[in-house]
Amino acid sequence: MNTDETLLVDRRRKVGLVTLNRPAVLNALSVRTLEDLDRVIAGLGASADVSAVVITGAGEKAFAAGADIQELAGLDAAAASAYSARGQAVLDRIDRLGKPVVAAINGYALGGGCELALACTLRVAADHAKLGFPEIGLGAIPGFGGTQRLPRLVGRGRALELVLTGRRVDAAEALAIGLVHKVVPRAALLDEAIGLAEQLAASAPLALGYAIEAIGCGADLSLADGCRLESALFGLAAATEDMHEGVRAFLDKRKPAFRGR
Ligand code: CO8
Repeated sequence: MNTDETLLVDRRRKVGLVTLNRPAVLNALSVRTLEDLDRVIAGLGASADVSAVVITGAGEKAFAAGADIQELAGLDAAAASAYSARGQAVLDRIDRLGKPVVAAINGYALGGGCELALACTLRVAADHAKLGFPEIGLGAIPGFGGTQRLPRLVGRGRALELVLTGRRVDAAEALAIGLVHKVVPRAALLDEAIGLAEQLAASAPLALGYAIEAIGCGADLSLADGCRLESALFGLAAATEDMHEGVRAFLDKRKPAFRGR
């Protein structure tokens, strides 16, 4: 295990495990944490040995309780805007990594912490998790992409209600509105998230990346343009050895052996 102050980074076979490691402040995302996250995610993205990533929080209580409020105090307009843009860029790297990233939400995922979860490809929550956007109570708004990703995931009406009221939702409600895709007992969370990441890591990685890109980028396009993107990516998938292997294996009635080519 490679440990530094803000993050723990580990590998479970082909899965990179990143743990936000500031439990004393409920894993609040300091500037330093965000910069470390950017560096670590870039490294995992570039590593041929890593096919999927899991992000979770240290301790029992929180995934991440938001941006570090200490650091928000006294920001002027230019600095706040630049900070927001930088946070968005870090989370964009996760969103566009081209490999699946699973958020294992082990408690509070609030504000910037919830925005981090939203930037992940899939979200599994422990049954004690609480998610929400309390920024309005600070006289602020979400600033790490939450106003854009939340409505795309749960719809405009629900996004407006959650951001304007700052109301926290429990895991069951988060599941019901599509904010997370699965809820498990807290003791099972990490195994569940790593198991899901391993399952994804075992499938055709190029096709996974194309599917993530088609769904992620397609959301910003018209239906016609999104379908054109899908066809182009389908063509790329058809040019991979893995698709030939997958089709051949089906016809031969055997398991495919994907190689990421
Ligand atoms: N930042 C800094 N410290 C935090 C944060 C945070 N976001 N959240 C908790 N802490 C600290 C507490 O201050 C406390 O420290 P200490 O022990 O030194 O007093 C410690 O963590 C434990 O927290 P609590 O004692 O408050 O624990 P409770 O169980 O009583 O409450 C809560 C848990 C409900 C999660 C509570 O801590 C809370 O409300 N936290 C703040 C949540 C919040 O408002 N998050 C949004 C932050 S703003 C944001 O994320 C905007 C993102 C975009 C920024 C764009 C750039 C400009």
